Amino acid sequence: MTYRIVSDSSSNIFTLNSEISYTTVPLKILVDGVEYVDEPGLDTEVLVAKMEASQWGSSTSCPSPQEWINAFDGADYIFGVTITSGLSGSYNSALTARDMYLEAHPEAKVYIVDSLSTGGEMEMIIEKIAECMENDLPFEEAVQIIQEYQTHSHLLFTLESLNNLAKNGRVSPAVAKVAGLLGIRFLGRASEEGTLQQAHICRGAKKTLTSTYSEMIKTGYKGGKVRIHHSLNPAAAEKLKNMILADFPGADVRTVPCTGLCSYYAERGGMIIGFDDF
Ligand code: X90
Repeated sequence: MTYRIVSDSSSNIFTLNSEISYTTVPLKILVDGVEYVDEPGLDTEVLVAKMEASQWGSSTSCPSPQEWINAFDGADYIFGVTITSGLSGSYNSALTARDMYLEAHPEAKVYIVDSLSTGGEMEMIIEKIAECMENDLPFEEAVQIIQEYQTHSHLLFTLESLNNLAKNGRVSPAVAKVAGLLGIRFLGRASEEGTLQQAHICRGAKKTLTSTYSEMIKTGYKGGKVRIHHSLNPAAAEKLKNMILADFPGADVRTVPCTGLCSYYAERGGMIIGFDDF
């Protein structure tokens, strides 16, 4: 069996700390007619600055089925992981790719995970898949473990602006407007359907961090794994990490910079936090 994990680039993870073969397929960001491909080497500071100064508008697009197929090539025990199907076509694209790949390689096994999420929670799902593969688990057992794991993984996010989400029709303009007021931050969660759900409106950076942490606890966090993905905001990510470690010194907490797609939508300062409830 040749194992492979393929994720779309909204996981913000280009390399995996594992022997398992891992690759990403890029989402793309179009700003003022220039395409930015979300792959290693993309400078997110430049991307975010271009987007903030944009005059003619911007948009994003998901990977094509062919890009997924190219990433599957050569493997026969494959897990694909996508950003939530509630906000992107990436999942459907990956399903089409799976069907085409299985037609050409009937002996292969391919499972596409709709993360119903993105960023930090996707990283956790990928890590769990790698664990299953490292332990040589039978394909069907691994599928079950991942489905079960998804009931214990969660996503919270804090945003200073929802402009790009609103402009691209991923959140209602009314919600974006409230969150856009000066000094107001939006604390949300991934809903069961994989869409944006408002948890709180917070005033100021400090309040946002304490509300995020108490929302994590309310959701069931007990000192397990946390993956804090941030958009050009290492300071806030580090503060949240230290708040968690103060209460749970043994917790597995890591901060990770967003790559292109998540930087574009989370905008400057945003955080996309995955955590479990074990
Ligand atoms: O297909 C495409 O063009 C990509 C569209 C992606 C749209 C939303 C990305 C959101 C990224 C913002 C906060 C996290 C929300 C997660 C809710 C499930 C980051």
